[in-house]
Order: sequence, then structure tokens, then C-alpha cells
Amino acid sequence: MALIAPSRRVRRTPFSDGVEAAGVKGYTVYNHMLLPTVFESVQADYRHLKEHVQVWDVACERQVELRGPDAGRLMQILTPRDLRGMLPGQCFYVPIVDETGGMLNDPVAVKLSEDRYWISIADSDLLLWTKGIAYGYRLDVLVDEPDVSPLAVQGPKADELMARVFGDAVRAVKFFRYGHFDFQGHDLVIARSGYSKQGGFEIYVEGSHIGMPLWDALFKAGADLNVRAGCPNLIERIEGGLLSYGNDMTRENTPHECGLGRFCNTETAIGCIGRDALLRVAREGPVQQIRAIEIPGEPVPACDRAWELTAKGRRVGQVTSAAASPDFGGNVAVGMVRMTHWDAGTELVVETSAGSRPAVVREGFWI
Ligand code: THG
Repeated sequence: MALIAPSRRVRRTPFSDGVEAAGVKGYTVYNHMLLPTVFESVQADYRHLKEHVQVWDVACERQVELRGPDAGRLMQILTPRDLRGMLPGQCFYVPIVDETGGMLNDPVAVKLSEDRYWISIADSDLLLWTKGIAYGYRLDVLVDEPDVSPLAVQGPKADELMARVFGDAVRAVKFFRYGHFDFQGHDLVIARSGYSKQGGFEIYVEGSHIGMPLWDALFKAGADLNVRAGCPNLIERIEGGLLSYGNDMTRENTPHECGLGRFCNTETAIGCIGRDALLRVAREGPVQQIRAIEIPGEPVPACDRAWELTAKGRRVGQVTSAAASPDFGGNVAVGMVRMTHWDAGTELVVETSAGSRPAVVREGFWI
């Protein structure tokens, strides 16, 4: 593929110098910012992620900060997940939908205090929607994008590496909780979360100038742990069933279609946008839903467009992400499948960009 032309519109991150020194081979653009996609090869990066520890530049997971007396009210207007039980120190995976129940984003919400939240967004301009809602509802809240850049530490040796840099107390942070930790006199929010199923942390690096000192400290402390620069890995995230907004779901889909119904409490999330539409779909149930799909045999090409799923020549859905899996054999894939054909074991045909291939609906994801 041709290179991405560098320009100010395609934002660099506080870690880009480190990423380039580590030999990044591929980038995508996410929230108008560089996101590495490959260092050695997607397969070699995958093996290393599952055995060692990696440091990921996920600065593109930009924060939408809500600050002020109406921050909590705005947060609940934005999501059908009931936030009444959410305490400072917690992170919630929250679907965000429009008035029709269509997915706008699937971020992680971080509650910093009663009047301050970060919304750690997937790839859509949620800042604009949020500013519009705050203005339209005349809320007493500031909405902006702070200088906060997540740096993920992922893999089985993540606890050991993080303990060496931040102290043993970091080991006690529970899944989707965060604590405050010092780095060279700077107070940083560190959560046990991240876009892999291998375990690890996300450091919310506040202040771009801390980016490279922290990057260097992690690599220095982890030399004997075989720490490497890494990035969200296509194969591993499909195996783990982690969805990618813009790929596996769009504004065309409801959270229920995306299998995110368990993160909606539409009945009790009073005042949330899309409530009426979602109450309807929650009652009737979705007619199509995300499924794990197996495509046996040779590696498929990159899934850079939706691939039709058919049964007896009729369209019954689409595959939106796929990759050859070293650990499970064949190809692992994610697709949206119509109710008539979504049962485990259903045999389908997928029209890849390199021709038709047999495909099977699976009971669940691989990890
Ligand atoms: N971390 C942070 N911000 C993010 C992502 C992240 N922003 C962009 C993108 N990723 C948002 N999408 C997701 C998708 C899945 C998860 C988190 C963010 C995730 N899901 C877990 C799962 O499905 O197993 C756990 C969800 C739960 O049980 O609460 O982690 O990765 N900061």
C-alpha cells in the first residue's frame, strides 16, 4: 500500500519518536492521529504479545473530558448504561448511541470525581456530538480534549514491568479500576484495562512532555523481560472478540446487534439519548447480531471492505474483520449475521476479495 502522507491533520503522538525508533512498519489513522498497526509482522507481534510484554502507543484513544457540576448528568445523557452505581476509581465500557439507537462510539468512561470524567473514545468524532449535546441542553459543563495520551502495557509480563516502574502497589489495581501513581513527580492515572485479552494496564499520560521519558523508562526497566513496542493486534483482538468501531459496527447498528446489550440498562438509564429506540429493540430483540466466524483453510486477504455472507446464494450477513490465526488454525473473523443463520455450526459462504470461501458460525470467540 502507498504511504500515509505526513501532515498536521494526521496528528503525531507524544510517543511517535519512540515508535519510529522501534521500527514501526505500518500505521493507520484513528481519531485523526497515527496508530501503529505492525512492528515485526502481525504474526510475530501476536506471538510476542502472548508470551512477553509490549508497550503500545494508543494515544489515538483520545479523551473527551467533561468537567463541571453537570458532568455526571451529561455522561448519563450520552449512554444507555446505568451509571448511578459508578464511583471514582472505576472505568465503564459504555455504548454511545444517537436518537435512533445507532452506535456512535464504544468508549471506556473513566470517572475521576463527581464532577470530572474522561471518555476514552473509539474512532469517531465524539467530541463534536458531546459539545453539541452540552450546548443544546444548556449544561454547566466544560467539554474538551485534554493533553492526555494513553500508553498501554499489555501481555503476561505486564504486572512485572509495571511494578518495576510504579512500585508493587500497581499489582493490586483490579480490572477496569484505576489508581494514581507517581512518575518523576507527575501524578498519573493507571487502569487495569486495554485492547487485548492478554492482561495489562493503560497509563493515561497527562502532559505530552512526559511521553518519551515514560516510554524510555519502561524499555529500560523491561530489557530482561524482552519488552517490545507493540500495538493492538488484529489477530489477537478478533480471537478475543474485541470489536472495532467503524469496522465491525457503525451508526447502522444498535448495541444489541453488537452484542453490547449487556452494557445497556435502558429501562433505568433515565434521560439517555436513544432510550425510546433502544427500549423497542430490547423488547423485540435484534434481527441480526455479531458472531464469531471461522473461515477454514488458507489465509484470507486483508478485510478492507465488508464481505457478504451468503447461504444458498442469499445474503444473510457480512464479515467485517478477518485474519489467519497461528494458534487456532484457519482464519478467525467477526461478522454480523441474520437471525435465521446465526446459530453455532451454521455453514455459510463468505465472498472475500479473493473469492468465495466456506465459513462457519461459532458458539463464541476464541479467547
Ligand atoms: N482502552 C481505552 N480506550 C479505548 C479502548 C481501550 N478507546 C477505543 C477503544 N478501545 C474502545 N473500544 C473498546 C472495546 C473493548 C474494550 C474496551 C474498549 C474492552 N472490552 C472488554 C471485553 O469485551 O472483554 C471488557 C469490557 C467489560 O467487561 O467492561 O476492554 O481499549 N482506554
